[in-house]
Amino acid sequence: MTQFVVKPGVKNLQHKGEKLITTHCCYCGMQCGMHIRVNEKTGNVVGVEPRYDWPVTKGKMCPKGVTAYQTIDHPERIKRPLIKKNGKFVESSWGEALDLIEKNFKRIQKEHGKDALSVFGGVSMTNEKCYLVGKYARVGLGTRYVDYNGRFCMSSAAGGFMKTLGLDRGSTLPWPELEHTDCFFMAGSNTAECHPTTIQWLWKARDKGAKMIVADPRETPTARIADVHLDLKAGTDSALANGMMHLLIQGGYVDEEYVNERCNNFEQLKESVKKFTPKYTSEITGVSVEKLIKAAQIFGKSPRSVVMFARGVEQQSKGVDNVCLYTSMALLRGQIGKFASGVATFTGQGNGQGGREHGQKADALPGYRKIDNPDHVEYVSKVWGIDPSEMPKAGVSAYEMFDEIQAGNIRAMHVICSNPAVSAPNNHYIWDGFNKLDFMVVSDFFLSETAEFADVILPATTWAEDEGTTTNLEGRVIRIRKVKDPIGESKPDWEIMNLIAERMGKDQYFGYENVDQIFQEFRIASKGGKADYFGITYERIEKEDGIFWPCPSEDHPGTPTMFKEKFETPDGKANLAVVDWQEPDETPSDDYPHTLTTGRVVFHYLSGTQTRRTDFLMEKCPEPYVEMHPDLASTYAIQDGDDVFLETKRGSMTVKSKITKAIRKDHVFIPYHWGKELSVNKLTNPALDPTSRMPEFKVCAVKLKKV
Ligand SMILES: Nc1nc2c(c(=O)[nH]1)N[C@H]1C(S)=C(S)[C@@H](COP(=O)(O)OP(=O)(O)OC[C@H]3O[C@@H](n4cnc5c(=O)[nH]c(N)nc54)[C@H](O)[C@@H]3O)O[C@H]1N2
Ligand SMILES: Nc1nc2c(c(=O)[nH]1)N[C@H]1C(S)=C(S)[C@@H](COP(=O)(O)OP(=O)(O)OC[C@H]3O[C@@H](n4cnc5c(=O)[nH]c(N)nc54)[C@H](O)[C@@H]3O)O[C@H]1N2
Ligand code: SF4
Ligand SMILES: [Mo]
Repeated sequence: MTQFVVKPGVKNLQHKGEKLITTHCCYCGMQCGMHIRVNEKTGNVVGVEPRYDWPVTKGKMCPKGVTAYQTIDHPERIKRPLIKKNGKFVESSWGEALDLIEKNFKRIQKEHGKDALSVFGGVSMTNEKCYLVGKYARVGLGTRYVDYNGRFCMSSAAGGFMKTLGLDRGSTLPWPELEHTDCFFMAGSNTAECHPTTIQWLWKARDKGAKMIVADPRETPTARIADVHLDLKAGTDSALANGMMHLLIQGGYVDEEYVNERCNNFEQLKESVKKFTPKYTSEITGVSVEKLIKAAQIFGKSPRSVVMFARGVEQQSKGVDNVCLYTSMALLRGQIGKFASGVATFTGQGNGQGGREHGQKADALPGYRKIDNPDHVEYVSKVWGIDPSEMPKAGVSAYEMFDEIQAGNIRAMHVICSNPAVSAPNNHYIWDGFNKLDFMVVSDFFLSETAEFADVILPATTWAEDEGTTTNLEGRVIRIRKVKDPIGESKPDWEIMNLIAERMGKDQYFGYENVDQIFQEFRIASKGGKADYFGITYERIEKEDGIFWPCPSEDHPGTPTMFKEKFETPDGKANLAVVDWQEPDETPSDDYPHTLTTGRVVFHYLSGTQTRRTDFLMEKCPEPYVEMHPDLASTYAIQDGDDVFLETKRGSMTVKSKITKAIRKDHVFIPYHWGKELSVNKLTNPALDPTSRMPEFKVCAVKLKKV
């Protein structure tokens, strides 16, 4: 275990009788630096201290981060395997649980073929574990069906960056440079609540005169500090971005030299944005002409700008189009590949970046390799020691796995580190799918809503009970350190996958004894790929405050700024987006007259499994609510705090109203961190983006009434 050494000039945070273990927060992609306080005598976790010398977050943390340690020894931790008997979970030994899994997995594959098994992964795990999920599914179980919760999160950003820039690294610049940026164009990101420790950089920049433009249907805490708030209708981002580019071209704000040298499609783009006059753009988006012009002028005149976006623009059935268009705004201004400027998506989960690069995706292999590319398959097969012919073909995306369950093709599922019973769209379909499975295994440390459907629950460890690396939202690979031994009989996910693979007769390909062995294999598996981690070692991470991938060799410094000279497309040029605006899949109608959008609050994390078990956070925000404008509320005679019944084509729920002027009059918003009757995903639309297969969490048509 690494103990914290107080660096010169850094506050001494050491408490008497305790040791401090240096690590990062388990929740969002900021991966704030922290030290966990451990009682030296008992080995118990007793608290947390911020890490002031971590260059990305500088000692800042949010309410989730300062309470995250309370989940480690939480009384509701699952400490032994649980087997469902007569509808009730009873504790079992590992041997009994593994016997049951082996028997059922083998039986199901014998009766229905290899692909009858499936794996649903997640990216709150380290790179080592995420890498292993892909290998576990394809080699350990021999199935094509593996996908993960990042499909609901980062897939549209990844798809859009691949199309425009040829490579998906969430941020093209390191975070501390944001201090020197002149303009932030932020679309569909509630940074202040979802990546709170970024705000310090924006404030520092604003102290120097930087401007902020925020595009969001709600006046979020982020929009409130903006110079221009573009209060667009949900699902109209591609019109907004096209409209902005129209104005950039018209105003003479295009960096022509950069565009001519480094971008394709400029002539076609000029044609396609022609019709997006301020008037036309305003008609579609609902944003006033004045605001559009003001935003374009501020953005166009700023020497250094960063276009930033998040799930607001990505979780749409046209999410990839939106990403391509917003990225093109940065390209027109010649910003990508330079100091304190560029484009960035706010990666969501703790390891949302690393977890999407190394083969948990239905069509991907480690190092951002593709499963439909024979050379890639050959390389990875060699690393894994299998024959390329044994590599399963591409599977289907996370939501589409539930179509395969309905079709009788998928018969069993192992869910590792995700809670789709709450977080997947169109909940009723997901619950029905889980009920249809012959056999279901869940690895979790809490009894999540998904785990309740399982036949076997395997007790996993929290992030603090294991070693490894994650990749933060900048693309910086960092160290997660073991704070204490696993509670009860819980085991790290890699060990659990190991054990099951052994039972399936694949021990020769697994048999890892520690995390480092997996890391060493994973470095080689990523070598030569687009996301190349080969040059990264634990020692280097330690010494260099993390290392930015790509880092192809141990003497390579890593890549804080991307695309300095060329893009990663075949011809080295970025592809400007030539795409029209298209309506969302569902628009308001007489029957469902309003738009429902969903998202987050600062006090809860994702499906809420962890934060709903944290007293302080539950005191702050005990239940979901529906945000609505006073004008909308008054048409239904709804007062603040009244129960409101909401219904879409897929489901309904009742929640309390929260009346606020900080939302468009024609929209309502519900946070999604609660399960069962309080889950807004009973209502959401599973319409998928054609490229990324990302569901449209952010837009659907809803009706409502006072209860
Ligand atoms: N507190 C907290 N922080 C988190 C998380 C959490 O659960 N809680 N989760 C982490 C994860 S995994 C993720 S992915 C990120 C998500 O981070 P964000 O994407 O910032 O969070 P969201 O609340 O999902 O959505 C952001 C905003 O998009 C707006 N929006 C809705 N529809 C549209 C639209 O059509 N266009 C535009 N332009 N905006 C729209 C919403 O009003 C909302 O304010 O946060 C990470 N950080
Ligand atoms: N309506 C609506 N729905 C959404 C979104 C939205 O904006 N609106 N956002 C989507 C987004 S961006 C995301 S990222 C998804 C996330 O949705 P989920 O994948 O459901 O995310 P979590 O709630 O983090 O679920 C992780 C589960 O794994 C457990 N866990 C945590 N760490 C570990 C670990 O290391 N190992 C194991 N085995 N288990 C672990 C936790 O206890 C929890 O039960 O939700 C999506 N759903
Ligand atoms: S901002 Fe994100 S990483 Fe930092 S403390 Fe909050 S949840 Fe944790
Ligand atoms: Mo996410």
